[in-house]
Amino acid sequence: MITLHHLEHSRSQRILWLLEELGVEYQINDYKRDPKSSLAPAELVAVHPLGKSPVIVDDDVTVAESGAIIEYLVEKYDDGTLLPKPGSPERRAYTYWLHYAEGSFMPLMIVALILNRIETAPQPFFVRPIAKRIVAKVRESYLASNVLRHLEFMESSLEKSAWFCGNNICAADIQMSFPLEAAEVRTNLKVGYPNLADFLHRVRTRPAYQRALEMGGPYELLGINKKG
Ligand SMILES: N[C@@H](CCC(=O)N[C@@H](CS)C(=O)NCC(=O)O)C(=O)O
Repeated sequence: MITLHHLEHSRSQRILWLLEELGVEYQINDYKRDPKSSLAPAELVAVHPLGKSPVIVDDDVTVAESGAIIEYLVEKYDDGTLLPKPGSPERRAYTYWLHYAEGSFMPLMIVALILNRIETAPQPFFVRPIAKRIVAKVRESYLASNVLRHLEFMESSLEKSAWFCGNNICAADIQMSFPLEAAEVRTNLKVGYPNLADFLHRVRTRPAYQRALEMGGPYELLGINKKG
């Protein structure tokens, strides 16, 4: 039996979605974020030394890191629907997007989140203008242009096909859903990035995605309620 160590409002939601797509039996161990810091509770360190979610335990095997979990689950449980054939262009695309999501795009979303936290944190009045200038400088000189380039790249990658691996959904699309949901919090995708907005619409209308929302409890990314 697979156990998913699931932190509310987190990347772990996409592993739940994958488990629902695969139709395997699993159980959930739920964890709540600290209301002030948003950090995971200390119990997660007992599951994996980094104390992050998602982590799965499948009998005597423990796997952390979303991309590694997805690879493990599809290699063991997929019937050929979500893992493209070895050597195919779809399989190369699968590998690329599986890594790109956490390796290239998510770091930009984390920088955006940290800058936002700095901006809104309580600060002595004399520190506030300095903090604001530093935040504005990082946004202007690094973040904005990089996010724009990545969004344009992802948008053009969906020009010819509905999914990142081709005409059929693959497991890397599941991995890509979270960074795009994070991007959607800051950017109105419908305006500049219709392919990305359509992708998220396709994701959210999948019955397995909706079942995963029911299973996982509240899922809000920075104020946007995905159930609402
Ligand atoms: N690259 C890792 C990131 C894991 C991660 O940072 N998870 C976040 C949830 S979205 C977490 O556990 N945050 C709580 C904390 O840092 O205490 C993955 O994709 O699994």
